[in-house]
Amino acid sequence: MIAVEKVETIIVDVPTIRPHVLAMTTMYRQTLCIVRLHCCDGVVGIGEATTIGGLAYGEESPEGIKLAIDTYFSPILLAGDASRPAMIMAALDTSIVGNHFAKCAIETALLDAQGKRCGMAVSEFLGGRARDSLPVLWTLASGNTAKDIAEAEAMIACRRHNAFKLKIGKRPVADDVAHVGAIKKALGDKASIRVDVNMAWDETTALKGMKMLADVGCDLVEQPISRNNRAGMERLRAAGVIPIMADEALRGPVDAYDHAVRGAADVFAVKIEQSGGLIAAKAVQAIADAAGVALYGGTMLEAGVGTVASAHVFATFGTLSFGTELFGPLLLTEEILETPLTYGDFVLQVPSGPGLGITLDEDRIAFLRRDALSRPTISIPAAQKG
Ligand code: MUC
Ligand code: MG
Repeated sequence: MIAVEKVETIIVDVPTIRPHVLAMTTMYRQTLCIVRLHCCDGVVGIGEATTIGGLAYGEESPEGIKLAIDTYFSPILLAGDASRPAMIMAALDTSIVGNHFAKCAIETALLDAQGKRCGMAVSEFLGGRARDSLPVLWTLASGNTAKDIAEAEAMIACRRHNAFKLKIGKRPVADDVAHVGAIKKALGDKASIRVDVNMAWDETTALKGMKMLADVGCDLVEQPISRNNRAGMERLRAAGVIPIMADEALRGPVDAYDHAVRGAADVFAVKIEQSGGLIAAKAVQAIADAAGVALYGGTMLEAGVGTVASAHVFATFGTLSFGTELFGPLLLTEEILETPLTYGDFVLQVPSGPGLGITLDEDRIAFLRRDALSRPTISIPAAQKG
């Protein structure tokens, strides 16, 4: 029996390198909830729960996640055996409904600790790796076509990314498609261009928009309509205009199963937090594989800890036809890991040390944590607003 002696949750605010414009919010900073599980054998497991735009994207906010873990998860964790992660997760599932992001952070920390204890990488616990590096795209979301083209050209030139996701859905369809078309025209065959509508369209708009996007050379459309309109996703897929990917609608294996049965998506964006943890994300993968649905490794724009946890999961996928979007740390002005993740030649290298294979930069965390006395106020320059 290895007891968890202390459960630590830390809110950390990190500015983004530029405003990140999505249909439902514009991000000027990212807020992380970092979790540390201190175990009685001296091992400390780390995890991260991060979401986009407070409560704009998901049903859990960083502050709510901290409150849930401190108040409701902690007593269960403190009574559990850290060397039995699955037992602790089952106990949490018995007493706590939902709270997928918080559960993912805890499972990450438990697996990190177990990996450190056994001298084994988290990906090995998950079945072993099919790859050591992951293709990684970049999201162009400055809100300005010329800026996006310049950003993409720079990424291609330094061989960091050659696939790009464009955030659309805020403007009229014709304007969005003109934006996508201009970027595709500028980049040509050097890049794959995909779009994420983040549920902003109704079904009629989506059908029209998808036809227009196909005409300008877009390769994939992500969650064009509400997560609740599964029959609509089914009809849009059946129209066969352009491959369609489910994201917000996939909140774990049950949703994945329903989408697979309905034939409601060509591709699943697998996200460890939305799925409810690393093991649940593996179940989503298994359902996709069984149903012949293609896979893509998604992100909630986590910093280093959540990004690496996702990377360990995606590294175990036998097929990963659409690559990943594990670029979260690159969108932030501050690095929270002692050794930054390695990006280059269009891929992210998956760390191979025990557990997650990463170490937090304690000085940066101490400086950036919201409750630090010396914490600088992160103000949004007026010029960046709106
Ligand atoms: C989303 O909806 O996929 C992922 C990349 C990005 O820029 O935003 C996220 C969220
Ligand atoms: Mg998405």
